[in-house]
Amino acid sequence: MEKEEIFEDLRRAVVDLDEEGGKRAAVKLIEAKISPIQGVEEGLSKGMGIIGERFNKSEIYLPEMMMAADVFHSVMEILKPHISAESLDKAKRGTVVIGTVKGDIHAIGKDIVAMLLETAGFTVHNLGVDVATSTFIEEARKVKADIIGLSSLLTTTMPSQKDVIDILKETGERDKYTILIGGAPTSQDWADEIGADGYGETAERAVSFALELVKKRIA
Ligand code: B12
Repeated sequence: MEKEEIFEDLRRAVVDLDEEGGKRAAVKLIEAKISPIQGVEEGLSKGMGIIGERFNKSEIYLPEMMMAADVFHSVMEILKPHISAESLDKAKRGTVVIGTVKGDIHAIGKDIVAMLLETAGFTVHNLGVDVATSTFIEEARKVKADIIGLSSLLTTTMPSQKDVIDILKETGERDKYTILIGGAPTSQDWADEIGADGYGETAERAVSFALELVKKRIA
C-alpha cells in the first residue's frame, strides 16, 4: 500500500470518526515501516484540520469535535510505542516545562510536542491544560527548566503566552529560560511581538528548534 494512501486513511478516520479504521491504518503504517511521526503530521493532524474547518462552517458541532479527538487519541496509542528517536543519542539534553495556557483545554498538539521532546532526550514536565501563568513560572523555577513551552489553540487565550513572558521580564528572570510557543492560531509574527524565542508550527519543528537551542548553549 502506498504511503499516501495510508496517510489518507488516517485523515479519513479522524474526519469520519472511524476509530477502527484509524487503528487499522496505524497498524498498516507500522508494518510498512513508515515514520509514525509522519503519520501523525500528514494523517491524523491534517484530519483534525478538516474537522476544525467543518466546525467553523457549522457543518459539525462540539460532540463531533470531541469524538474526533477521541479517535486521534486511540490511534496515537498504537503509534506512540513506535515513536522513538533511535538516531539521537539519549544523553539528557535539558529540562522542559510545557502546558496549555489558562482558559484553554486543548491537549493533543501540546502532548505530541511533549512526547517528541521526551523521545529526543529532554526531561519533560507536562503541566497539562488550563495552566495558570503563575504555575508555569513556579514549576520552571522548581525544576530549573531550560525551556518553557506554551501552547494556545484559542485566539482568546494567546495573551496568556505574553503574560508568562511579561512576568518573567518583571521578575528579572526572562533570560533564564528559552520560551517556545505553539498552537494553531499562533505564528512567528506573534512570537516576535511577545518576545518569545521560538515558534513551533509542528511538533517536529518544535523539537529541532529545542535541539538547535541546546547546541547553541553548549557551544
Ligand atoms: C480537537 C479540538 C477540540 C477538542 C480538544 C480535545 C483535546 N483533548 O485536546 C475539544 C472538543 C475539547 C475542543 C473544545 C473547544 N474548541 Co476546539 N478544536 C479542536 C480542533 C478540531 C483540533 C485541535 C487539535 O487537536 N489539532 C491537532 C494537533 C496535532 O494540532 P495542534 O494542536 O495545532 O498542535 C500542533 C502545532 O500547533 C504545534 N504545537 C501545539 N502546541 C504547541 C506548543 C509548543 C510549545 C510548540 C513549540 C508547538 C506546539 O505542534 C502540534 C503538533 O504538530 C481545532 C481545529 C484546529 N484547526 O486546530 C479546534 C479549535 C482550536 N477549537 C476551537 C473552539 C472555538 C473550541 C471551543 C471554544 C468550542 C466551544 N464552543 O466550546 C472549545 C474551547 C474549550 C477551551 N476552553 O479550550 C476553534 C478556535 C477558534 C479560535 N480562533 O480561537 C478551533 C480552531 C476550531 C475552529 N475552526 O473554529 N476543541
